[in-house]
Amino acid sequence: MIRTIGCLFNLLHIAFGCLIGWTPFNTSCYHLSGESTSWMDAMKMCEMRGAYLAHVDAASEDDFITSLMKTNGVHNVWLGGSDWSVEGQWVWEPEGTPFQYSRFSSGKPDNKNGENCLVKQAHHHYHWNDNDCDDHNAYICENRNNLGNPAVG
Ligand SMILES: [Ca+2]
Ligand SMILES: [Ca+2]
Ligand SMILES: [Ca+2]
Repeated sequence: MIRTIGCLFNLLHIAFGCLIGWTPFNTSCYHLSGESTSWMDAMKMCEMRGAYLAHVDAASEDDFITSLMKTNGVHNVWLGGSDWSVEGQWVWEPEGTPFQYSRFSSGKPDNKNGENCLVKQAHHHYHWNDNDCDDHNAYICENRNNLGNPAVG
């Protein structure tokens, strides 16, 4: 029985190309943290997992992350965006890729007391806000889906 379940996990792993604990969506795998930390430490934690703080490039991807937050009862999640380098110019870190898509809450970003880090918040209907980078929030890592390369991990 245990062997059967083990095989089943392997099949699931191969089928979706994501490691156990990661959720597939389109061409990526996602891991929602169980802990809260600063934006910079969140970025490091994702890098340690061979991933990056999620880059949200479409409404469908944003909706997927919303559902993951609801399922896990998480209200605030760091995303990989910042306007750290040039105030008001939002990019995905660490590459510095300009936003192709955004879903800021109305009146946001407001750069209140110099906020530079991107957070997705339940109390803004899961839309985006800029936060103090030193605030502690949960975070979501994104990685390329290893479809076709099940040997990884
Ligand atoms: Ca993405
Ligand atoms: Ca800012
Ligand atoms: Ca703000």
